[in-house]
Amino acid sequence: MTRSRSRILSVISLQLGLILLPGLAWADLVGQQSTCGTEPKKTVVALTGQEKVVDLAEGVKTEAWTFNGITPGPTIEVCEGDTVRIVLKNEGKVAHGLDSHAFRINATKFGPVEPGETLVYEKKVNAPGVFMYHCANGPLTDQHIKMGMYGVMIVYPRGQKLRPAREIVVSENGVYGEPDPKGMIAPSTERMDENRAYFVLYNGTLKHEPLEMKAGDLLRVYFVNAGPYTSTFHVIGAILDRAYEGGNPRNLVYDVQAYAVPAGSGGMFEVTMPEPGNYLIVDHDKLSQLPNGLGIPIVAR
Ligand SMILES: [Cu+2]
Repeated sequence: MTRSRSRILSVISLQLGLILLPGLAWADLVGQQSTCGTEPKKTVVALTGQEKVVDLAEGVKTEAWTFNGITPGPTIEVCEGDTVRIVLKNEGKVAHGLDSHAFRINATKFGPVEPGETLVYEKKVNAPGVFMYHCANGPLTDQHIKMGMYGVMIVYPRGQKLRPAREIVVSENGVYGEPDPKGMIAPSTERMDENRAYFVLYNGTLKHEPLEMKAGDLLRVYFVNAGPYTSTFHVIGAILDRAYEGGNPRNLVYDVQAYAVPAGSGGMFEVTMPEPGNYLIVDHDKLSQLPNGLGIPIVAR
């Protein structure tokens, strides 16, 4: 992992600070309490659309389309009842837009906008959960998501305090092309159209440093599956104490071995490290992708 955990990208807020973090599993989140504060607020989320080459680690790079130059895009944290203003500046060469599943809104507001232009809309978010956001290009939206334009938007519940836990963000997506001898991937639209990912990985990287915890500690994972397949969230060596469908605290099941998250959806999972040892977050449907970054090791001391 070469990207700095301290790379905080953009901070714009009308009141309390909203901090946008890259999609690193162990990046520090602002968290529920600081994000929610004492009352609903108005928050501005500033994003840019950029086409660029991104580093997948392990010597592999790919052409990508991104939010703020990274894929997945920055994690957005807001609170139930907040009014969220989206400001997307298209710094790319093709039209981009922004569709967040956290909104109940006239879908034409998602764009797209032409290069050089800025898309602006706002709406109150009234359902807590862990939501996918992604580019909204119109007819080529599928391709834009598969080129890397997606991210995680957490809408924390207001009035229902989450248990103290170590918190991480994990998202899953596909990469649609094979590396050439120099490690460069030129994405294949044919593969995209056929839903035939070459790599399926977590957090846009082929390599994960272990997450260090203590035995008995609680881990909360904010999870989004950007596709193209259903993800079977599982932690090897542990049982999910609680799984929340869509990441909404009202949708709770206890003590499950795995939880399915379809493409375009999310979840919130809580798991206690049972004893000192090694554990591994995996997609149990695609264990063949473990060497390709579809596994996050956990070491409990
Ligand atoms: Cu786009």
